[in-house]
Amino acid sequence: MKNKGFFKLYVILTVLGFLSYTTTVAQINENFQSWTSRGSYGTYTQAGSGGTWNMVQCIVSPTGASSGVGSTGFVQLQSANGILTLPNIVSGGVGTISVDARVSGANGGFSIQKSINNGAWTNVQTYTSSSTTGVNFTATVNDASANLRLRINNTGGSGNRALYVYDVVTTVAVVPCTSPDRIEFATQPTSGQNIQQGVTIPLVVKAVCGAGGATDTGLNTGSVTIALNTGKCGLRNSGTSVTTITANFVNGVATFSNVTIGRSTQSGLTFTTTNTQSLTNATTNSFNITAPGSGTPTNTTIASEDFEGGTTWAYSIGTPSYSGSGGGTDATGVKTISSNNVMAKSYSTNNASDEKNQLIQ
Ligand SMILES: [Ca+2]
Repeated sequence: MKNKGFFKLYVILTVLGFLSYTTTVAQINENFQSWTSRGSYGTYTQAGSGGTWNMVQCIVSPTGASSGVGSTGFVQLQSANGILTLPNIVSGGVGTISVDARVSGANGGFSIQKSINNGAWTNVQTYTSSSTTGVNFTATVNDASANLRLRINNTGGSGNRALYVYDVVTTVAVVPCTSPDRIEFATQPTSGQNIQQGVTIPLVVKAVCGAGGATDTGLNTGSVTIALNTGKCGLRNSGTSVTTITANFVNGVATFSNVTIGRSTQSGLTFTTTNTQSLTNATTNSFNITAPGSGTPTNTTIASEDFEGGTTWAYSIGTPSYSGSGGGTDATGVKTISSNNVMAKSYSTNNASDEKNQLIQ
């Protein structure tokens, strides 16, 4: 009885999924709950969100209740001379500063001030308030200067009031960008992320400038091309095997919506950009491709050959050569099937009429 040789093609079924990761710039976000309690007005320093804070004529109550707005824990600034100074912001500047606070009675008042490179303090915004229920005060700073400091200066107002500051949050300055100098990934895998083979990897790049990474929304010329790092394989665009994928800038953003990797397992993959606009390129975080987690492989016999009386393999696709009939020497070669390179091997068992061949992926 003849044993038929056969090839097996494994068709991997994958489940599409979507991942979404967006870069955010962390800045100061302080609720004062982890600060050292200070029961009387004094001059203190305190490690907090963003670095070292400085206080002049302040009381700290980490468990003190807030009022109206804000969270538990506050710094109390003495009337007329209480000052709460935020940490130095080395780069990125400040877009806005949000202060949840209340004054201790009628006709209170305070100011938000800024200093650049330890220069003179200048007013950003001055407030008056008579509300003894907490209020959110948000000032627009919009200053992208390096080494920027902000402080809350309790003038006390005409009512000579203390100020209770419950929470302070700042945002990075957003300065309009009209001449981008670099590419940044707005959406990419997180570092070390495991992504299943065949699952869509959303990638979005933007043309930016400035410390805040503002996007040049007027850029509608040129394109960005992404490629895997050397030695990694399996890049697919809408399921088609490719080596690079290109997307055009639209309002300063290039979007890659149909990226998958069709080979697993692999680790240490990254995407690096090239572009037509002479921008400094970017590389994604490193990620891994894992085996498909669901789906049933389908085995399909695509050809068979019994080798009896034959002198070569009969397949029309790929030609791992095999000479002689029956009991010949094992042979291997590379075949290309549906754009996939696979290793093909024929081998003999103990008798002259028992050859087999198979595909090894
Ligand atoms: Ca608080």
